[in-house]
Amino acid sequence: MPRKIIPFTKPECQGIFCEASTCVLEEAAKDGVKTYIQRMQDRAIEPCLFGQGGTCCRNCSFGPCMMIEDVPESIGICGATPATVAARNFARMVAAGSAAHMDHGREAALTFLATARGEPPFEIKDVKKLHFMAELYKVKIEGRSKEDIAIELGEKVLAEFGQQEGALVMTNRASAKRQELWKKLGVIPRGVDREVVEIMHRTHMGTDQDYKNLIFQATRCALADGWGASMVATELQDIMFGTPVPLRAEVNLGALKEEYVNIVIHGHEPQMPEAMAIVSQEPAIVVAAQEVGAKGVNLVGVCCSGNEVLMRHGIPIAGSFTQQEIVLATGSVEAMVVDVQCVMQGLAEVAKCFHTELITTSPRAMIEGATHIEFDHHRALEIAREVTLRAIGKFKERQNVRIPDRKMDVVAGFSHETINHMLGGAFRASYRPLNDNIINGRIRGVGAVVGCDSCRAEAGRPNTTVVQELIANNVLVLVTGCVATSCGREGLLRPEAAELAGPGLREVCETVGMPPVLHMGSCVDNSRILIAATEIVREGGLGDDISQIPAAGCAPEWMSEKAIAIGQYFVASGVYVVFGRTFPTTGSKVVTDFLFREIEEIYGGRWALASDPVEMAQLMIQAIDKKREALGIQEKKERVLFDMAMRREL
Ligand code: NFS
Ligand code: SF4
Repeated sequence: MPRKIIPFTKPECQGIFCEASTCVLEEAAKDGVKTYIQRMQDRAIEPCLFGQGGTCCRNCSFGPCMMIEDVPESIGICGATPATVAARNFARMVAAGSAAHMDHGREAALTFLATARGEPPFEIKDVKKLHFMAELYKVKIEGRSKEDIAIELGEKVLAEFGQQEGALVMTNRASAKRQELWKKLGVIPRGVDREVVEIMHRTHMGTDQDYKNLIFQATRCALADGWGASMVATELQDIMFGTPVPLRAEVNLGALKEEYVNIVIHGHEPQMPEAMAIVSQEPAIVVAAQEVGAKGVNLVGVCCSGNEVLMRHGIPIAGSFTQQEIVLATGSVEAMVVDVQCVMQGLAEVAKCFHTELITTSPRAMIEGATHIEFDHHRALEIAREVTLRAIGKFKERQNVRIPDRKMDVVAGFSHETINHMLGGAFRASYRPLNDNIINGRIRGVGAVVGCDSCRAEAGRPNTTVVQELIANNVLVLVTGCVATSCGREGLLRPEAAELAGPGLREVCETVGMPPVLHMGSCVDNSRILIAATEIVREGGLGDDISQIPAAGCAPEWMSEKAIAIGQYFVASGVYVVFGRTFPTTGSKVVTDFLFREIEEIYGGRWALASDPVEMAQLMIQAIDKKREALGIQEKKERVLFDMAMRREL
């Protein structure tokens, strides 16, 4: 499968990697559609250097104070140094990013509790996981109904959001060595919300001035995200909506259907999308769609809402973050239903060019020009029906429709449980074969490539270039979020993509029948990667902590504050993390040195920055090789063809 380089025919389409997107934009420009491409051209300015490097402070009215490190008088009116300011700004990014995941986790817990109390429409689907979680939270299982167990579990999980002292239960899932280290450092999060509040307090004018102490609190907060709220969100959602198993689906704009009422779900929380998935199949809804001349309702996803229902139901993804406006520019969308996070305000303007209704559903995220129909998990189906019927009512107003004939098959649904079964077999679920293949060198290591796709890159290309470089070098890749969608578009989530892998990885993929790039879900599902890494440790033979296993992380096209929170919890979990293009502390060499070097002595993981995607992948590979060397497994064993005994073992 050769890599496609897409020629850009029109200047306004430069910056778009995806051919389908380019086609739509070229046409839509005639209708006066403006997307981020035009907005970037109109503004035609580079990001502010002080802001970009993290040395602009506007935490009080004496400022904004912009400063340059190494220039002696370049400090704030209050005396704040560039290092303090960069660390404060970094910590605030972690707080905002974590808060997004935490509020998501809180909603998951509230819905879970309502479900446990018997409120429709969701149910306790994964009882095995319910019991696993109950044990973690010390909820008695014997002789109790699943509802009873779920109520107590839900209450205990919710209480952790307001907890003041102690430790978040999920941190107990880390390896013993990691927990010990966190305890020694005092960095184990005490409560979910408390850690965010404390960052906002510490970064208030005249409070914490010590950059290392600020980064310490940012770390504690990030851990409350990754090993707290995000992990809770993933697990509770799995219990209610089902733990993903591998399934086939489609990705890209071609997932929109001309003869159907197209409804796009966009944002992050899976409750509304789940309800929409149920409703869109109801006979009465199908009849209503037929009455307006459509064949039915076609539900598609964008961003992580899309990833949630792709993972669990195989609902196709029409676009990643950078494609959200382009999805509307196809003119084929009756309604786009959004909740929270990564929703561009520009959508309202694009929707206006068409018959599309933009519908906001969360009281925490409203957009001028959109219709607000508030989601309430107590009336989930009722609201989903209302929204769906509104969309159906719009179908007849459609005019210019341009759905590109481009979509790609993907295999998604790789929860860490799936990886366990897939590699170990149905009867002997285990990470052993994965560990053995890492030890014998067929698989060089594991690379987690996660995060957004970027307006300031050829959206999607850096993501897929990093991934292709990794698999070509025998690194098994785990993806989530919009990176997963980028990879899906390029065909990298199909078993056939094994052709692009190095010989060792290819052999393993072909034996198991899996793609070399495993889609593990939405961005809160990065917690699945933490658990997968911990399972590799537990399986044995690759050290006794995440920091020892041959693994590395990367967010080539990161843009959101959530990405910074995720990066920091990976670093604090012992992972080497490469970010692309820019990093928010570069204005302070002191803070950047700390995060890029010194922090490794504390946590075993650290940050790195590169702008070239091949370099990003090479940095990850170097880090992986260093770990292999330390483990004494760097000698790549001679490649043997699989005999029957080995196939059976796999
Ligand atoms: Ni993650 Fe998902 Fe996409 Fe980035 Fe936004 S949708 S939570 S932040 S842009 S991956
Ligand atoms: Fe300037 Fe200090 Fe106020 Fe920040 S807190 S704006 S550095 S005076």
